[in-house]
Amino acid sequence: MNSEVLLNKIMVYDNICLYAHQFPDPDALGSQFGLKQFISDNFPGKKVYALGKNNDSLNGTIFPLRDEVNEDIIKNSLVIVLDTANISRIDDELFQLGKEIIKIDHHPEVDEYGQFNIVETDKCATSYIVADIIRKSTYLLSKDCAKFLLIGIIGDTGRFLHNNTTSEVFAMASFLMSKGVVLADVYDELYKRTINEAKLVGYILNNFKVINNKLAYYILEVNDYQQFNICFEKAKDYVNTLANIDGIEIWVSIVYSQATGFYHVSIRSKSIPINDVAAAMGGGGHALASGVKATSLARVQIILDSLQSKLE
Ligand SMILES: [Mn+2]
Repeated sequence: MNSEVLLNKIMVYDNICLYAHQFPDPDALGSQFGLKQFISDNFPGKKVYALGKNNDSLNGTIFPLRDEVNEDIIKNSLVIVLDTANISRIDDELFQLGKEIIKIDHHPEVDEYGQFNIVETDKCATSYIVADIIRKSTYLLSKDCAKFLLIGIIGDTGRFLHNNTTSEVFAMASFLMSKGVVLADVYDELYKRTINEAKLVGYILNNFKVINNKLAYYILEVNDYQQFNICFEKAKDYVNTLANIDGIEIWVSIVYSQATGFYHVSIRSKSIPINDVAAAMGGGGHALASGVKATSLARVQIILDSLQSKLE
C-alpha cells in the first residue's frame, strides 16, 4: 500500500525534491541518495534533487554533494522528507513550498507534516523502509542505490550491533549486497578516522565522568574539539565511545556548538527508555537513542539529574 502511493506519486511529478534532517547522518543521507538514485535509474526523464546542507565528512566522500534548486522548482515539485520526525528538524524550511509532501520515517511520530505519511517505527532505519518499498516493486535496484541504502542501515544499527538488528535486517542487508555492494569497501570509507579523530576519542576516554557507576557522560566545549581541528558536526558523533562499559546503563555526550548557541545532548541507553527525558526538554528520538538541545550547562544538569533519577 505504502509503496503503491509513493511510486504513483513519483510517477505523476516531473520534479522531485528530497529533504532530510539537519546535521544529516548516514541514514538521512542513505535514504535520500538511495531514493534519488532509484528515481534517476527508473525514471530518467524526471529531475530529482537531494537538498540540504552538506555534511563535511559524509558528502563528497561516501555520498555525493547535495544539490541546489531555486524556489520555483520546489513549488512545482513533489517533496519527500526522509528520516525526520518533526518539522523544526527538517533541513531546510523551503520544503513547505512543495505541491505535495510525503514523509518517510522510522522515528516515533511527532509532526504529521505530510499529505501522506509512511511512518514505521519498528524499522531499524528509514533506508530500510525505502529499500523495502523498492524490493517489493518490479523496478530496478542498481548497485549504487543498494550501496546508499545499505550505508543507511549500517549507520542506524551501529554496524549491526544495536538491538534493532533483527533477522529481517540481515535479510535486507543480504539482498542489498546481492546487487554487488562490497561491505569491506563501505566500512573502509564509513569508519575511516583521521589521526586527530583518534586523538579526540582519547580525550573523551580520558575525561568522561561517571555518576553512581551507572551513568557516564562527557562535555566537549568548542576548544576541546577544535584543538584537534575537528568541526562540531563531527565532534557530536562520538557518543558511542562510551557504549559497552560494564555497569553503565545510560551514556551521554554533550557538545557545544558556536553556530547554534546550544549544547547538543545525545543520550543512549542499554534498556531503560530515555526519550521521555529528551521530549520533556524539547528534544526527541527513539526509546534508547534520543537527542535534545540545551541553552546552558544548568539545563544540561537538569537533563543529567532526570536521567540519574531513572537509575535509582
Ligand atoms: Mn534514521
